[in-house]
Amino acid sequence: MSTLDQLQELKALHNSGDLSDEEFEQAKRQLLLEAQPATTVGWLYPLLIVAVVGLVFLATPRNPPEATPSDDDSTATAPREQRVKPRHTYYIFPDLIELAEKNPAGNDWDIRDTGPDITYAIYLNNREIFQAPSKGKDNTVAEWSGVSQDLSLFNTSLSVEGIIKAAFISINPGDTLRIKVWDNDLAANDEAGEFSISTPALLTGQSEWWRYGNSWQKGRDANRPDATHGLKRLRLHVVDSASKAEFIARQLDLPLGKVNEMLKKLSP
Ligand SMILES: [Ca+2]
Ligand SMILES: [Ca+2]
Repeated sequence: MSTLDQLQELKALHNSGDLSDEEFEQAKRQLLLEAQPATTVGWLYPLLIVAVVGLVFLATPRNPPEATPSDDDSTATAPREQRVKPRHTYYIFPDLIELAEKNPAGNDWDIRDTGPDITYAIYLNNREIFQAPSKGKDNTVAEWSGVSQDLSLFNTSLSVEGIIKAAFISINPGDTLRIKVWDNDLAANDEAGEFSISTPALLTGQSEWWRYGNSWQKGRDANRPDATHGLKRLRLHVVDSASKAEFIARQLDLPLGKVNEMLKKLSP
């Protein structure tokens, strides 16, 4: 390999982030030293090489750092919303549910004005497939992250399902997904209502649904009053199963490279 080739290789490693500025400068100096032939005209070579280095730099402009993200330090950004693909698999869960001040019968949710304790279950064609991993407490709004906050799970979990807290579904025509919501009570629970959607109509990412009477609308309608009884708002979060590492990294604010490393230790 010629000195020029070696220099270009070093330059490529530097551009891809595999060599730091310092390592690159050091390797370059080393290469120039080794390239010096011990002849009487040896002094000419360093000059030539300096000229060649200059040419390499002119010919291959350095990429800006953001153009070459590496797995280890990139922050996963939320994917754009798009329609789900048939027969593909997805994780799905409500990441936010909001109830109106009153239950569907028009009464307070709980005695002593403590507010509802929101929980939910997900059904696929009337078959229950997932239950909320935690319940809200005395509040008309509750949130879920879709992942376990217990990082030690990465060491003890046998599967990804231990880490992702969402229903796992395949997209098939005619399937309906329903999310039943209620206020968890010691005695009889207070039903809040339900949200349903045909699974091929699901969108990836987050989509916020608002209830107006018996129908749900994507996005809030400023011209209509918000629901005053029962379910008011539900934000659906749909994750392509092929992007589970990116999802976990985003939700737990971990570097993607670290999550991939952890997932490799688990069975699929
Ligand atoms: Ca109640
Ligand atoms: Ca309560």
